[in-house]
Amino acid sequence: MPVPAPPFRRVLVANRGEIAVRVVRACRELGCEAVAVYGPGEERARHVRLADDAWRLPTEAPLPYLDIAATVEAARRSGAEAVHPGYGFLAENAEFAEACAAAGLVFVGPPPAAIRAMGEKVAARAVAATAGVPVVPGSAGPVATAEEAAAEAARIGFPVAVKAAGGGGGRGFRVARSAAELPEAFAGASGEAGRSFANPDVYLERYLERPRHVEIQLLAGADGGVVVLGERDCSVQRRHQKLIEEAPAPGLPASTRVAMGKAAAALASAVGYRGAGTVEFLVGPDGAFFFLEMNTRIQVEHPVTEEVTGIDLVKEQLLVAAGRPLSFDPATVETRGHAIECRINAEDPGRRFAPAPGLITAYAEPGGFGVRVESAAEAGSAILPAYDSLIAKLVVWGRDREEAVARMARALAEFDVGGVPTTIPFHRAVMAHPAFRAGAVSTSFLVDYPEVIPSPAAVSPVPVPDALPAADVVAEVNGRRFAVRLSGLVGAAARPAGRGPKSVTGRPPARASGAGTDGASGPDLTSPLQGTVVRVLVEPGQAVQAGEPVCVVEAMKMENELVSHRDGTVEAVLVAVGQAIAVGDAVARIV
Ligand code: MV4
Repeated sequence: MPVPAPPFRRVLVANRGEIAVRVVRACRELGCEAVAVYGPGEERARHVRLADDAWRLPTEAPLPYLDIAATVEAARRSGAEAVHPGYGFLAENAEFAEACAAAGLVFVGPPPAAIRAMGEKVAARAVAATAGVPVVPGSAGPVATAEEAAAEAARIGFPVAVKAAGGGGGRGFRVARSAAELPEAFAGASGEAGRSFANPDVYLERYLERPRHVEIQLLAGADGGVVVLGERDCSVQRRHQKLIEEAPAPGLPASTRVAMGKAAAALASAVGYRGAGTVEFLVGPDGAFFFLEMNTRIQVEHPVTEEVTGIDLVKEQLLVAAGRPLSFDPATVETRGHAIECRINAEDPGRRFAPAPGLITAYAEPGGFGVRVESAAEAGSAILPAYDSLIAKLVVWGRDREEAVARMARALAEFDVGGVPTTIPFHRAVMAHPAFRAGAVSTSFLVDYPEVIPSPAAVSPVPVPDALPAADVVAEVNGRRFAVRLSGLVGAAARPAGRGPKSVTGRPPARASGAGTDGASGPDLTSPLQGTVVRVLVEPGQAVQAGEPVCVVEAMKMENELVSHRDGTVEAVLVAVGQAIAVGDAVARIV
């Protein structure tokens, strides 16, 4: 094949973790330079090391990747021509797309109007209905009061779903099985919607029992022509978060697949869509399908479509954004074999999939024929509570579903992640389960087959050893201390939203260093890290409790709170603002 000219000279990747790595790789294959951005402490993260250039986001905002002005400024300074938002963060933010355009940058995504049209769920339903896409019978617009909801529900018929108009993802979603349940469902959905999306509006739909979640991947060319790249089944979810995705959807009748594809293309055309997008549907046991929502971004689960079509969706996004034609002839698209993705998260399936951030102490990926791992993790990197708990996406391809399931089971057996509980044991149980093997997936899978949920993990977070040969810093996560190497995923949560600097508990020095340093119960609070004192928060004579902030030390561009190791009274403050301190230096004496 002839090598075409790169679509852009430089592309800024406005994201982190595995998706930033994924986009950098696509840029590289197209001959574009990739520019990474990062927050405090992420200088050595994998996406930063892999990129051609990297810029620290010029912001003090607690979540730097959500700062529109800083991202645009980094793009401008770096000389990028285009910005790829990945997923999450600013990916479906129409104002960000507009800010890019205003700064002369190409936003790799659909036009802002398409993002807006699909972001508001009541409006999206109306656009879908107008485009001839089946929508679940429901209210034409928001319902303002519980009384109005009761009248609408009587018309629609129970059970009804009460849904937030402002956003999806399961927040502001309630089910009422009868008129008696409706007031509480209405109040619950509306309250949650108001808190989550700053918009308390809700609307009603007829509630479908045990539906499957099937979505259509599409690509709209620069000329507006829409190509459908098949479907994905994403039914196996917890807390409205996907766990397993596969393509094609097992057992989906060909006629349903074709009809869904046509509906998705009609909707994309109706909103003037460009680039990669996904139309989500609920599918009933009878094969009837209904529009759920449209995602105007590249999705987490896009690799399963790539595996069965052979098309690199991120490269196509970049080509379309540059006004180039798609790299393939739509008439030649066919899907081959079967692909499955398992999301490997740092969470404990046995504790209701509670996120379990912490230090990854061991990390060995599977490999071999038909196995693909999308990750930015490595041994020594940390999963931080401020961000998504995704460690890796394990994707396999097989000639048919049976081979793909066996290959996934084999790859999961090879995958070794130490230090944090993960979803790996859960996925192993699902791959072995007869119902999953038979393709009997639905959004009720975990309710129907709770035996796939393992008992709570025995693994406990790794405490900080006395000597820290491999650690750059000691971090406190959920009240426990960790030795952390500043690489991979570490550091971005140094200032969680609204919480100010992260707390680092003082510890006794690794070796005795004179009088008064007689271990954890001794009077001297010592620094676990090397850095500069930027604030002193106590004065002599002041009473302090264990855990109370004593001073703030800047290290590796992160602000770290040193907190008292005991209850007592400050006898002396041993450091001053601006002073450089080393690991083990006493900062205050608490008696
Ligand atoms: C539904 C539904 C049944 N009927 N709507 C959940 C979150 C939001 N994104 C849409 N959701 C649902 N909407 C009607 N009319 C069932 C769900 C649902 C669901 C949908 C997709 C994937 C997993 C789910 C788990 C529970 C409920």
